[in-house]
Amino acid sequence: MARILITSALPYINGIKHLGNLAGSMLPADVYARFQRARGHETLYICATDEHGTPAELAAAAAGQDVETYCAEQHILQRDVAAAFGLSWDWFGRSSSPQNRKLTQHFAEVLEANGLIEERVDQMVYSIDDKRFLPDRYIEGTCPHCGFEKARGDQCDNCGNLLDPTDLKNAYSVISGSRNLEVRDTRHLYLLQTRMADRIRTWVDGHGDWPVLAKSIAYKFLDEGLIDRGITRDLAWGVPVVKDGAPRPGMEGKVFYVWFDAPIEYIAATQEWADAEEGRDWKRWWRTDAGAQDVRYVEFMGKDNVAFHTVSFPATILGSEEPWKSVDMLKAFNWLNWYGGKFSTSSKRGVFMDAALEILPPDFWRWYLTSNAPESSDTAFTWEMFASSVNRDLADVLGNFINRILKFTEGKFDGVVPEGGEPGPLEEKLFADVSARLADLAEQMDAIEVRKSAQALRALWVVGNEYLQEAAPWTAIKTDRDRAAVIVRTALNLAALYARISTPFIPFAAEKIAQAFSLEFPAAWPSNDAAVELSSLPTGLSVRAPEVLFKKIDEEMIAEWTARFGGAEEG
Ligand code: B3M
Ligand code: ZN
Repeated sequence: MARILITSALPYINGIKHLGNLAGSMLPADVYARFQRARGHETLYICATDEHGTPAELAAAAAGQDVETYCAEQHILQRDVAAAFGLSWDWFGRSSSPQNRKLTQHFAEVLEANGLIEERVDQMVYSIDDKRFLPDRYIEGTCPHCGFEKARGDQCDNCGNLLDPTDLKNAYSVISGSRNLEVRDTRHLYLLQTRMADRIRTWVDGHGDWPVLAKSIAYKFLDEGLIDRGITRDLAWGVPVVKDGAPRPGMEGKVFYVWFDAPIEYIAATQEWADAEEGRDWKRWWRTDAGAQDVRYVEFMGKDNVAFHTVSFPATILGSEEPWKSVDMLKAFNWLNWYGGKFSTSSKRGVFMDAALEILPPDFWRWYLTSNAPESSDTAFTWEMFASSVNRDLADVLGNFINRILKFTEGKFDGVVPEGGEPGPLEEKLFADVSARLADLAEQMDAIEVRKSAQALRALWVVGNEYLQEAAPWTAIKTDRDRAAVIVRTALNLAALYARISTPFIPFAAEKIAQAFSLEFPAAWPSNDAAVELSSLPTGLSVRAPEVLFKKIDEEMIAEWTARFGGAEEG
C-alpha cells in the first residue's frame, strides 16, 4: 500500500481566510486525506501558517501588535477555525518555526555551494528617518499615470498600472510618513533559476499526468523564460541570512524572501510534527534515501500558487542535489468568486471562515464548496446557488432518506434492524446499481476529481430515495411483513453505507448517521460489492433517528445574510 503525503498551500498569517481559500486548497486536500485514510493508506496531511513577509509586518502594525505576538495569535485562530471546519491535518505548523529557519538556511547554503546562488547589488528606496530600506508596499505616493495620491510602490489601486517605487511622485514612507527618502545600493542573494531551466523543464515533462491547469501554468513560465530571482529582502521579520552560523557579512539584518522559505515549511512542518512526539520519523516522508521513494506526494493549491510550486520550489529542491522527495501530483484550483468580483482579505469582501460557522454548520459549507469546486473554471458564489445546492442535496436527498427510513423503523419495527424475508429482484437491481456507483465514486476520489466525486456521492444518495419510493415499505407492511423487513433492512444498510462514503465530504453529519447505528467512526471505506456491504448490519441491532440532520435555508435567512455580508447589489 502506498503512503500518501498531502500538503495544502499554507494560508497566509494575516487574518482568518475566506471561503475561496478554503475551497481552493485546504478543503479538497482534507476530503482527499480522509478518503485515503479510510482506504487504509498511511496518510500524512500537513499544513502550516505562512508567517513571514511584508504583509505580516503590515497587518501586525495595523493591529498594534509586535509581529511575533500577532503571528502567534493568528496561528491559533486559524488552527481553531480550521478544526471547527473538520480539517483533519496531522500537523498545522508555522513557517516561523526553528525547524524552518534551520532548513531554509541549509537549502541556501547547499544551493550556494552548488553555484546556484550569487550576491548582487540592487538599488532600493531607503528611508533615512526610519533607518531602513522600504519594500514596495511600504512606499506610497502620487501615481504618475492618474494622479491618485495613495498609489503603492508596486501598483496603483486607482488605475491599476504596475509601478516601480521610483515612479511615484512625492513618495513617502508608510511607516513614518517621512518624505526623507533616497535610493541606495543594497546587496541581495539571487537564485540562478536561468541555470536550472532545462532541468526544471525535464522534471515538469516527467509529470504528464498533472491536470491541465497545473501543467499549463508551469509551461507558461518555462516558455517565457525563467529569471534569476532575488531571494532575500531588507526586512527584520523572517529567516535571517547567515553564513557559517553568523549573520552574513554585508547582509546583516536581512532575511529570506517569504516565498523562498514558505514551501520549505512543508518539510519543516513535518519535522515539527516528528519533534512533537516520540517515534515519528519525518525522513521516511521526505528523503528518498530513507523510505520516501514509496510515498505518493500530492499538493493542493489555488492557481496563483502554481508557478511557485512548479518552478521556484523545484529549483530549490532539485538544485540542492540532495535526495528530497518532490511532488507527484499537483492539484490546482481556479477561483471561487464572490458574485461578480473577487473575495478579498484586504477589503473584507465575501464570507470568511469564522463568520461562515456563525451562521451554519460546517457541512453545509463543505458540501457546497466541494460539489461546486472551482475545478475547470472560476465559480461564482451566490446565496441563491448556495441555498439551492444544500437544500436540494443535503436536506431533500440525504437528510430526507435518513430521516424517513429511521423514523419508519422506529414506528413499525421497534427501532431494530428487522429479520425475515430474502432480497428480491428490486434488491438485486439495487445491488448492481450501487456496486457500479461505488466503483465510480472511488475512481473519481482517487483521481481527485472533486466535483465528479461529489456528483457520484449524490447519485448514490438518490438511488436510496428511488429504491425506497419504488419498494414502498409503507405499502408492503400492510400485507407482507417479511417483504417490508427486507426493504427496511436494505434501506438501513444503505443509510449506514452513506455514513461511510459521505465522511470525507460531510464528516459531522456522517458521524451523526454512524451514531444512529452505533457504528465506529470514521469507518473503513466499503468495497465495491454492494450485495455484501448492504447486508452487513446485524439483525436485531437497535437504531434511532438522529435529530434533523440539515435544516433548510429559507428566503428569510438569505435576506438576513445578504444584508450582513453583502451580495447581489455589489455584483
Ligand atoms: N501563503 C498563499 C497566499 O498567501 C501562500 C501559499 C504558500 S504555499 C508554500 O497567497
Ligand atoms: Zn494611477
